[in-house]
Amino acid sequence: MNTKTATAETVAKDILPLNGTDHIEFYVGNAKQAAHFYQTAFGFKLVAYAGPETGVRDRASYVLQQEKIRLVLTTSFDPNSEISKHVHLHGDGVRVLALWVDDAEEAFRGTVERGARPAQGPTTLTDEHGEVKTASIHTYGETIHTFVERKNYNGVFMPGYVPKQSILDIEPVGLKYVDHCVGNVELGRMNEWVEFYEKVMGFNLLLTFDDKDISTEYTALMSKVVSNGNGYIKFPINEPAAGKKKSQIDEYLEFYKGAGVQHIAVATNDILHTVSELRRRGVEFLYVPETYYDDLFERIGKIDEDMEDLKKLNILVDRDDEGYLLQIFTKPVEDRPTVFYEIIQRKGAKSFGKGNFKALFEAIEREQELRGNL
Ligand code: TYF
Ligand code: FE
Repeated sequence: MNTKTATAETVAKDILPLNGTDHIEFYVGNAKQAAHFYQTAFGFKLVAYAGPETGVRDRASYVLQQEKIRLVLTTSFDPNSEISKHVHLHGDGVRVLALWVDDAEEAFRGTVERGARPAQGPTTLTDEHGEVKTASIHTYGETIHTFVERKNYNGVFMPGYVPKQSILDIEPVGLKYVDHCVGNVELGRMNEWVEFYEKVMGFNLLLTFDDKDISTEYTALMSKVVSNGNGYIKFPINEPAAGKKKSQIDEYLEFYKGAGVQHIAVATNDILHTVSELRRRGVEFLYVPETYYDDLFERIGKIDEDMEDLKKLNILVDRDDEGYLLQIFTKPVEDRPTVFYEIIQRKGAKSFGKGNFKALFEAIEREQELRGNL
C-alpha cells in the first residue's frame, strides 16, 4: 500500500513534464552537404532553412524531418564562433538535444534551481505564425538541452526559419520517432550524470549494465539508462570500463575530444523495409557474422519475421519479459569514429538489446581494429 501511494505521488508531481524530443541539432562543417546526405541516404525531407537569404548573416541551418524526427544541421561562417569552435574540436556532432515542453520558463527555472548550469535564459521568438519560447541548460560535455515551448506556433519550425523543400523527390524510409539518445561520458563520471538526470531533470533510473553484462574479450563499458516520467525520453549513459584493450567508449572520447552524444536510436514499424531501403541508399551498417543466426530461434523463439530476411539484412533480435525487439547499428556517419545511428523496431520489448551486446561489441571492435584503435 505504501509503495502504491509513493508511486501515485511520484507520478502526480513530475517535476519536469516533457512531451518528447523536439529536435536534435548538429553543428557541422558543411550543412548543405550534410543535409543532402540525410535526404538521399536516410530519407529525410528538407522542410526549413535559415541563412543569408533569410537575413541570418553568420550561419546556415537546414531542418530535416521524417515523421516525428526533426534534425537541424547548422554551420557557421565565422571561424571564431561557438559553432566553429565546436566543429573544430569535436568534428560534426550533436550540440542540442531539444526537449518539447509546455512551459520553457518553468523548465529552465526549475532545473537551474535544482543545479543545472544555464546555457541560455528564456527567449521568446515570434513571427507571423505565432510564438516559440526556448531556454537551455548544459548537460554532459558541450551538449545542451534546449526546452522548446511551441503552444500556438503553426509555422514550419521556428521563427527565423523559412519553409524550404527538397529539390529531389525522395521517398521516406519509414523512420518514425527518436527512441533514445545515448551519451558517452568520461571514466568515473557516469553516476554523476545519472544523478543529474535524477535530481535536476526528475528522471528515473531504468536499467543498469555493468562491465560483466557487457564486456567482450577485449573491451568493456558500463551503462545506465535514465528515463523521464512518461517514458518518452530515454537517455542511456555510457562510461568506459577497464578491459584488456581500449574500450569503444575510450575511442569515442579520444576522437570526440570529450563527452558527447554517441548514438541516436530511431524507431520504425517495419525494420525489414527500412533497413533494405537504407542499404540501397548507401547507409553502411556494422557486420555481425552469420553464426549469430545459428541459435537465434533457440534464444528468442517464434517471431513474426522470416529468419532468412533478418539474416540477409544482418538485423539483430532480442527478447525480454514483455516482447521482443529488432535492431541494427550503422557505422559512424562521420570520418571520426563518433556518432552513429541505431534503427530499432519494438514488438513489446522495452529493453535495449542486452542479448546482442556481445555480438554488437565484437562487431564494433573489428571496426576499431581496422582503424588501428584497439
Ligand atoms: O542504447 C543501448 O543501450 C543499446 C546498446 O556503444 C549499446 O543500443 C550500448 C553501447 C554501445 C552501443 C550500443
Ligand atoms: Fe541504443
